[in-house]
Amino acid sequence: MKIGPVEQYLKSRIEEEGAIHITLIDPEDSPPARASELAQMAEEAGSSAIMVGGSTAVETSAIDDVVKAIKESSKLPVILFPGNVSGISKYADAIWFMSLLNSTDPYFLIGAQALGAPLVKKYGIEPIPMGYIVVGGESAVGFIGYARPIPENKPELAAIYALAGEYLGMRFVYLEAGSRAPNPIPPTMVYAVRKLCSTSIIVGGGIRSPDSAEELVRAGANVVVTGTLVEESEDAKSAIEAIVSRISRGRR
Ligand code: 1GP
Repeated sequence: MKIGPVEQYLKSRIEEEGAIHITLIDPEDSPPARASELAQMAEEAGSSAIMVGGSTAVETSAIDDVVKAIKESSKLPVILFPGNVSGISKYADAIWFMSLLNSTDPYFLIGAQALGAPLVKKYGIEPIPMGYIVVGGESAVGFIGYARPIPENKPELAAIYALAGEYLGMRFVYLEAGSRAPNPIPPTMVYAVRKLCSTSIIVGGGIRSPDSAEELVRAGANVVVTGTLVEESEDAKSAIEAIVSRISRGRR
């Protein structure tokens, strides 16, 4: 499958900067006006893109409104991060076309994707193939997605799932600790994936401190995603700025 403009943009920013930051906005937590504010702040603070989605259901019209509001306040590409088929908005630029690689339910491996694919085509949204791997036992996404989560102390298991994703043609792998996870993905796990695979590595879930962002980038992460951090910070702009500047330190 051909690489589209949003993926090309992500790849070149990763190439130039070593690692980038993406802000995740969950329409369940942020109504359109707030989402628009957050996206503007994220852009000013140095985020490279905005992801929109979450693992619990929100009707598509609510996602449409959030995406439209973001597009009005920011020039950053909007990439959907769907928890289900209802997460597809025609107003977005791209979609993580993702499979939950360690799900035990074929629906989350290929069923939802088959239902969503014709809509992605009809709306002309750019699909970016991504393997999604849930780590650690207690996340909402792991529960909803019938995952058999990778134990945090088994980095080699994350690495072989990621390698399988790469061989299936996925150009990104996302190591997910779960939104509001008490601890981010262990850097040793990122390192194990980095050693075995050449895909771009996305990490997310529970990243609150600039220290953890830097550590994850040093271990080999190319994209650091934060959601809760901006939703809960009083000064979201400074919070992102701090993370972005430490990501650039980590890549040196
Ligand atoms: C969740 O990885 C994302 O899918 C972001 O998690 O909300 O903990 O930043 P946080």
